[in-house]
Amino acid sequence: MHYTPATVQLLSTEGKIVTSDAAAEYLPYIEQLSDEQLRDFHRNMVVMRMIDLDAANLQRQGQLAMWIPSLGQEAAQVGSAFAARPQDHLFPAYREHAVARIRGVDPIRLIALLRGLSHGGWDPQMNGNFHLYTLVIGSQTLHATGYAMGIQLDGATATGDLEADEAVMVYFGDGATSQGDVSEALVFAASYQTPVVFFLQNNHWAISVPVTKQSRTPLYLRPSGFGIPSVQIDGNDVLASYAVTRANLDATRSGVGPRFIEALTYRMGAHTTSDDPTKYRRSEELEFWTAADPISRFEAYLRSRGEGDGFFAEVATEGADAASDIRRRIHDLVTPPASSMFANVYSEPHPVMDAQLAWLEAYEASFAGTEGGHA
Ligand SMILES: Cc1ncc(C[n+]2csc(CCOP(=O)(O)OP(=O)(O)O)c2C)c(N)n1
Ligand SMILES: [Mg+2]
Repeated sequence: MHYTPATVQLLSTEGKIVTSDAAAEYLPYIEQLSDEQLRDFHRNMVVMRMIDLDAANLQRQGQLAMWIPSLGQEAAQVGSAFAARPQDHLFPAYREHAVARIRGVDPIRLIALLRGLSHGGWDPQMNGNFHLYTLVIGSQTLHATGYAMGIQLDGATATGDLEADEAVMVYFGDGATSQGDVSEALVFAASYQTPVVFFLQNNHWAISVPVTKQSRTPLYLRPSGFGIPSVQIDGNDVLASYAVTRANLDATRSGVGPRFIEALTYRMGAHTTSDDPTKYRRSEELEFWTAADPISRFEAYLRSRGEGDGFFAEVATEGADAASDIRRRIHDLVTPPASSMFANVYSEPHPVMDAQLAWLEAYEASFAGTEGGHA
């Protein structure tokens, strides 16, 4: 399922601005961006890609239990993340590493999570309202819709102030659209006209199941059955991702109800480091999407605006430094005591938690003095 005439694209795969009717509505958002903001888009895509590639290597070296590559999805993530305003709440799935970083999550937190050292990851309040990674496919669409209903009840949205009114954005995948949770979230969002943008990254695969099998209709057409306006974008075009998301987040925060964006992109790597995509997909597909790479086309665009070698070399160094910083800091991560898993289950002490903790402590103590024991 490649681009269609309905796909909003602002930057061609060659890195040239598109002047179609569909693009005209969104180009004004791009014209307002400064050179520094455009450089920031590029910097974030490149640096995250370098961290991502290195994290996959760390898994191969036994430093991580698993890594979930975001390779190829940088434009969808970076553009939409910069489109969100500081007061917005973002609910991710588990592949949104670039969004996490832009909202202020230190990538070492992602590394700690996938090394198995964290029971959650980070506190959203302290990390740009970026909520927790969610491995239960599609469930975060319900969390996001419920959160958006709360914002309405609090009167924190639709007051007419774009700088203060809150909105919610939820990220999910093409495979998630087959989960009942996503349909339920769309029903509630439409019924209550919640301020939420559903941001679907259609990366064409749900592990080894192609999107064409999951949906017999393009996914951006599905929300119309729920009464939710939707748009399909070229998700490998960081400018389209930014402009269309900014327009839709600002619409939803103004009180017009939910919106849905389908970003067409491609998972260029494996589903996770436990997967081998050569077993189920053809190399021609990867070739098509390599030609549509989000970073090379944006580099071509920036060069056409006069950006020189110096900037690109500087960004490459920044990416290499960020990756080696992770390599260095991974050794400082501390294994938490097993008892910490009970700490934040309930806000008050709870007898079942106390009993389970006591059982665990007795179990661990039973190894005292034995070979390989903890004592
Ligand atoms: C409820 C549930 N069912 C099944 C799984 C196993 N599972 C993990 S990832 C995945 C595929 C998800 O595909 P998609 O939504 O397209 O996201 P992507 O991994 O492509 O980013 C599945 C089925 C799960 N984690 N949760
Ligand atoms: Mg997918």
